[in-house]
Amino acid sequence: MAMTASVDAAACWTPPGRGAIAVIRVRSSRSLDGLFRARGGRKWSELACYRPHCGSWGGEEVVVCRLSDADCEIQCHGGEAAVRRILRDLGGAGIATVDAAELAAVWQEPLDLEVQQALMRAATWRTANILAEQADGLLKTELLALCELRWESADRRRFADKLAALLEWSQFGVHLSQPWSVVLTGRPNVGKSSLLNALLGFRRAVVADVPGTTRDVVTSCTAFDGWPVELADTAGQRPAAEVLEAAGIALAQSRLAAADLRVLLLDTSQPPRSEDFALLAQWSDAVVVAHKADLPDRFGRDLPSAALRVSSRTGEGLSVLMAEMVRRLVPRVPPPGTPVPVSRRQVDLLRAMHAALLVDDEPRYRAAALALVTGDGLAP
Ligand SMILES: Nc1nc2c(ncn2[C@@H]2O[C@H](COP(=O)(O)OP(=O)(O)OP(=O)(O)O)[C@@H](O)[C@H]2O)c(=O)[nH]1
Ligand SMILES: [Mg+2]
Repeated sequence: MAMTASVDAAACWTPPGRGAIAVIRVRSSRSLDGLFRARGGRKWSELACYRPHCGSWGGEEVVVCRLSDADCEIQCHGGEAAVRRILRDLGGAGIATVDAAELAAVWQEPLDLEVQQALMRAATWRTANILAEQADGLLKTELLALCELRWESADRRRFADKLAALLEWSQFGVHLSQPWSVVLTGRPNVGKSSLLNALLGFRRAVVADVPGTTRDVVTSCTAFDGWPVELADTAGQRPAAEVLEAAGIALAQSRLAAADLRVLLLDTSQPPRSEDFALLAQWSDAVVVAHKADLPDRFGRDLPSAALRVSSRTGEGLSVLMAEMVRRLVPRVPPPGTPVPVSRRQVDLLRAMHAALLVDDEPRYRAAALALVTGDGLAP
């Protein structure tokens, strides 16, 4: 549903599920007197803005905070039933239920909305803190400044530097709201599923002493050092015996190609096999794990010197492996106060602006800058 600022609408502002409290955001200039009874008998129009007002919603204790003549928040019990009931009552009063992102789009400028959307998706404190700093005006100020370039002036060199500085954080910025993808690979039975479980700290994937156990891609999200990571366990790589296994192997290959980082396991309790060498050649940039390090080494001198000794059984080497993954995924962290682009849309438009500057194409620069601030291509 496309909404305009005048539409009456309400949305649950807190994430789905049960919590201690839930917050419902309402945009409507109607009085809610018929639904909310403020303690002390004050009328809706008498409730001061930005003050909590306790009262009753059909017998249920709630707190209402008016934000303006047209906006308010209702804080209620966090159970789903309480939220449903309030939204239903609002619906009965002509205030339709919409998606939170849709409601946010009504009063926020596109650049504010975009960073808020990223903040809502942040999975860790660390990423949320960086996004909160961006949402505080840091990013918007920088992006708006880029639109003020005077083409004839010496600004161009400075602006090219500004754009290059922002684009340095492209990958980092996009991953603040979307986990880095790490895919485990290796030939069958080297212990990929066991390592997935050990890294997660719980049993996510089936482990068995039968080569070819894992067929599908098994994923789970976690965080290393505060950085969100989606770990993926995949089918063991070997010349496939049958159709189902071949499908799993093909799926694994495509996930490996798209990953931000690959972890290649070698079972060093066994002599090396041709599949190990093929995988080392194919994924030469992978983090190599000398796995089953609790068992005597039979792999010998073919082991790459950078391989990390890990045992999923005893936990040996797990923290070193995690630190190495973090070092590869996030080699640098922006110092506080650094503007960082927060979406692929922003990165694409900033790249277009940078390219336009370098080839002296003012119309293209202006078009991309305009699209950037007007939110062109921004999902609701
Ligand atoms: N000693 C020892 N055994 C391990 C270790 N990790 C896994 N194993 C054993 O190795 C066998 C295979 O483990 P999986 O984790 O299922 O191996 P996989 O690579 O996922 O196998 P596929 O799914 O068939 O490709 C199981 O018997 C595990 O118990 C380890 O660190 N040390
Ligand atoms: Mg497996």
